[in-house]
Amino acid sequence: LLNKNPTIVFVLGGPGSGKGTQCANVVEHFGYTHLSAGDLLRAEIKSGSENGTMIQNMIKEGKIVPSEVTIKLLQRAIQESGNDKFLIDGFPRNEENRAAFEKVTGIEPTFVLYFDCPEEEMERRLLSRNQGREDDNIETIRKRFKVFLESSLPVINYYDAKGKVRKIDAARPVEEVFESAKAVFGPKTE
Ligand code: UP5
Ligand code: MG
Repeated sequence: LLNKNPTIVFVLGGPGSGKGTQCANVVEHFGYTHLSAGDLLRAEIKSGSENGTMIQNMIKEGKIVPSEVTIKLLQRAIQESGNDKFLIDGFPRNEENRAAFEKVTGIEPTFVLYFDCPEEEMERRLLSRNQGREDDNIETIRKRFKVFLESSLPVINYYDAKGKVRKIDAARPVEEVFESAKAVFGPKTE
């Protein structure tokens, strides 16, 4: 990585827990660059890259794209940003993602923001999002929930054991959730 000692915050939570929504708020108040791994993968599909079809199939099945693909996209975005503070949203999603990121970049997150939300609420949000995402149908949503429980929660537990998880009750209205997030990031910098 070109950026020296960047501040990296992993923003994790189930599908529809509000990661993207809250990252946008944090960017405005605290000057981070928001990197959504899912957005980067969807942009890669649109760009017509050679990996596009593979990525599209994985997302449609709610499966986790091989880490070398995602990490390459994240590294490129980090380098292009010119910033030194990043919210990495929706990554790492499994142990392999986590270990590979640490190995390739040599970076550990400063902390992990975890948006905790019950499945019923996440399902309601995803089914009413209406942004044309190919994975926002009930069949894929159920697969995404299963992958979150089986593969992504263990990553959160790993960081929790290291004292790095800041857990937020994400089932409340957007403004209330952001009040809690603000408290984690500290006083406003601008
Ligand atoms: N909303 C948000 N907050 C609300 C609140 N407090 N109250 C009421 N409504 C709220 O929010 C979802 C919807 O809920 C929106 O309509 C919003 O207005 C509303 P959003 O902020 O978009 O939630 P988010 O957690 O970002 O949901 P998202 O669907 O993006 O989460 P996923 O983790 O499922 O999606 P992601 O894009 O990260 O990944 C998609 C797929 O890409 C994965 O399933 C996987 O196949 C692949 N992927 C990888 O393989 N590797 C990666 O590293 C990343 C992704
Ligand atoms: Mg998102």
